[in-house]
Amino acid sequence: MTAAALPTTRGFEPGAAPGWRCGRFALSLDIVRIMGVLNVTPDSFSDGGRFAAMDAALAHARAMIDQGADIIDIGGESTRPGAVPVPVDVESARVLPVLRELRGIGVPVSIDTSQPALMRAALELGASIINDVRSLRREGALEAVRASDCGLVLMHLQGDPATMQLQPQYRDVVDDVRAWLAQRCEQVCQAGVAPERIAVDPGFGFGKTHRHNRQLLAGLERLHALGRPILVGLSRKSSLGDMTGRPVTQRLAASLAAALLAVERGARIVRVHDVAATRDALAVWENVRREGQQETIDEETA
Ligand code: HH2
Repeated sequence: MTAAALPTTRGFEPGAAPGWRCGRFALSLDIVRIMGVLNVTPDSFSDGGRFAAMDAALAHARAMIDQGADIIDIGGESTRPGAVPVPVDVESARVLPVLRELRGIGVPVSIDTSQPALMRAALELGASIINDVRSLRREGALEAVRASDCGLVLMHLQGDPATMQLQPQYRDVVDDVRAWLAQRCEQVCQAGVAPERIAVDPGFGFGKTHRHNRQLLAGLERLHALGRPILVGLSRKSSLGDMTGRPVTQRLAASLAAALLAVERGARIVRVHDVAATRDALAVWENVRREGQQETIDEETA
């Protein structure tokens, strides 16, 4: 499955959106899915420390589900530019107790990690998705997930979180990201992972300048050639601050605009901090889109 050999699609075809196998959940993607972010880290860029205590984390997860989250994504290590890596036992001690409480909550629980040992422990506890910003490239990561049927997020990242913003370079950022993801999907599938378990993510803010992020969002439709659901994480990111002049605490409007731009270009899963507002924005988008489709059907049958 090289980039050149991939089937091409003509724009966004919601009816053709594939589903996403996530362990015991089969997520249909005929509606856009919201992945609510639950950062249990003391140093996350957007909500650092707020949900590190167990009670606060559980309450926030339940609130996000009430507000319409389809997935809860638990992260125990900040991946913001320049973040200091944490040892796996520290990351596990943050994530696993929360997962233990949330595993029966009725929606898939995703674990945002690159650590194979944590992947294994989380899958044993009932996690349904492994969201790895390093695309299972750490030694042992592929083996940790291969035998399960959990969902997988493969994300593009140039470099490593510690250094990724120093000098990101691309020939054409959309083409380069697409080719990289195509190759990674192929490698992961060749290792024995079923394609229907994979969602792809262009990795906004991960080894990209603000301009690269804008170009990537503008050209997101071109990632449809990968043939896998597209997940995006744009919520509160610094490129939105660059465009609006707003600090991280005041990027809700920008995050909603960015989510809709991504969805308009075919993203089917949005990773967000502000679930209720995103659900409302998507409801407007979805209702208007359906009305547009109905008009086309009415015209064709008239
Ligand atoms: N972004 C962040 C973390 N995990 N996973 C995916 N698949 N896509 C993303 O864009 C993505 C991600 C960074 O955002 P956040 O979790 O809010 O911050 P931090 O890493 O500082 O906790």
